[in-house]
Amino acid sequence: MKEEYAALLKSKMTEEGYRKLIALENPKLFNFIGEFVELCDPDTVYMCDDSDEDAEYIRQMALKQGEETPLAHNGQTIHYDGYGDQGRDKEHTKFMVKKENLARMGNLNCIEYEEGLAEVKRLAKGIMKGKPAIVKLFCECPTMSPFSIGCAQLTDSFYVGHSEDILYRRGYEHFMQMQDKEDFFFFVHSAGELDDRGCVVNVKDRRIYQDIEHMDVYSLNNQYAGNSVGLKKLAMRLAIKKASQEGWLCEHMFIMGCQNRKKGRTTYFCGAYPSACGKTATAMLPGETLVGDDIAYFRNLDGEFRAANVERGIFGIIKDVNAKDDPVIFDTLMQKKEMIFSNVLTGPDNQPYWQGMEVHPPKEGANHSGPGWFEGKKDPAGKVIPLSHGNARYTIRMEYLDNLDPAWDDKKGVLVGGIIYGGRDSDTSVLVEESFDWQDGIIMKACTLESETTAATLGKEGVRVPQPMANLDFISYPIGEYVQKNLDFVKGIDKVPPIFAMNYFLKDEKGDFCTHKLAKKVWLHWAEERVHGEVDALRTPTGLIPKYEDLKRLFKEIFDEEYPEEDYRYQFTFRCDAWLAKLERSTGYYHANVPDCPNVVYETWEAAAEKIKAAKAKFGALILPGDYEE
Ligand code: SPV
Ligand code: MN
Repeated sequence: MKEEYAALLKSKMTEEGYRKLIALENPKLFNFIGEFVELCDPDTVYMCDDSDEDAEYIRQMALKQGEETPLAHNGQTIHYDGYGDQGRDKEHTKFMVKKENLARMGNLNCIEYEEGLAEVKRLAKGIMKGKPAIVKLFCECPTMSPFSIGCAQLTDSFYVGHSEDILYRRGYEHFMQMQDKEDFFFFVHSAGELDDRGCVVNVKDRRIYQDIEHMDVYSLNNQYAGNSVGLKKLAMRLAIKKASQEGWLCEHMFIMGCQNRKKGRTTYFCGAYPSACGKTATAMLPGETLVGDDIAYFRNLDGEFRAANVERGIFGIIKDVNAKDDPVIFDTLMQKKEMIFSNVLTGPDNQPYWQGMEVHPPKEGANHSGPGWFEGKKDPAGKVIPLSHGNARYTIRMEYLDNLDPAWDDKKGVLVGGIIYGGRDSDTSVLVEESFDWQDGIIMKACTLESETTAATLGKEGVRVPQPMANLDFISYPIGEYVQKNLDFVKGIDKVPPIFAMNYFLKDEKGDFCTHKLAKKVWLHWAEERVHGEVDALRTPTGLIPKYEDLKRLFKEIFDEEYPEEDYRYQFTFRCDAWLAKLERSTGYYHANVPDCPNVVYETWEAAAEKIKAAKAKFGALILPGDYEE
């Protein structure tokens, strides 16, 4: 522990706080904190342990500093991110990479290491002046488990500290006990100067620079949790890199338990979906259970494919959340419990309102655009400001949910039964399809994953956007190598989970979605029965699809609904031309963007295209379920 930091830290910390830091006997952590306290120069530094008193102190400070304001319901607060700081900043989120490694990183957003560090140091100098700061320790995944990664956060934002306390496991005791005291992630965050609404002033100097060589992140002049909360997407990028070095995986996936009540069993699924493709809706299906909604670590534990949820809370999008479509979440948000709303409308009744809430909202109030919002108000560009931001959020503890899976906090994670990749396409993929095997699933389903732009996004509707593994924003080493690591992960796994592709967005001839929103429960339960080898399937050129009688039975059992055979035939028709076009798009994208793509990917796509062309010649461009034979 460096002497010069001892004097500095003693001068800024209470005696008790300093004692808590020293008790950890962690020179690397001590020096990190010393170095950045010296640079950022906060007035005081509060060292937290895992006590409820320290958590309450942070919560109270978030209110006192004006970063949060109490709402009508006890425990609920509202936080606003500055206008223009209400989503992830991809442009200024960069990996700091040594010169000699830059070329290998392909299209990933990088900055040369020394240049990045110099910029961070310039912007961070004195950034916390006049403000109090906190140090809080957390743990990704359950503490003292094979999945755990200790995380240390230095921040001057009490909203960030509060969010982290809701979303992650406290880690002071974990740091006390952990074996390798050097093996942790370190995050420095500063919101910088705040305005009278508690929002960031210097958004133009927003930077999120990630040092994937030393496993630390510098996040400056921002508050939106996707940019600021170290343990979420910043740690995820570090974890993806760390996993690649240690032989495990970090995926942008939910973990949920599919409940087969007839058989009295729970089968766990992990699913990756690009945004607006049904990820949360699947994870939160009524009658099923939740382990985690956003990030999963996969490990081979004694030959078993196990997954753990990194988080203990949910930072969920709050648009179109209403009593009818999302009863589990909606009921939770009505409770008088500790939770943070961000970038929603608060009316004269001091209650939160959001788009798609399906209630009569007030016509004026405070929202993401400022205190004086009224219906019809326009932004400086002349665009009408909606009552809440499209990326408005809620931050809750998972323990509030009554669909929480009993194994959600197990140190060994859960045994994974199946993997799902869910895309959005209106005219290509069938609603559910199983891959032939793991390699085929990764290459044909995960690597080719796409989303389609909707009316809700800017620009043209129906444009397909490549979304490999729904993880593109977080992959922190060359993508081709990442694909290879995915392929290799199952070596040594005794029972390799099948991979399923789901698409809830296929449209019928009239241009409407083919099924109601909850039909995904049927596809999931079919997949569950496949995992246990209880139902047969029909072959297509790209995988295995359900037989009509199984879906008919499941619709009846689950919803007491008839499922017309005519619907099935349309929904499970293999569309040769659309698939050929999809493979061509993927090939083009990988050639242009993934220079180190393993050959097996192209070989698999070429073989699939040949197979589809042969099938087309034999059975026609649209192949009805059951008609295809090899
Ligand atoms: C996502 O965008 O994938 C999220 C929200 O889960 S954020 O924290 O912004 O990443
Ligand atoms: Mn996410």
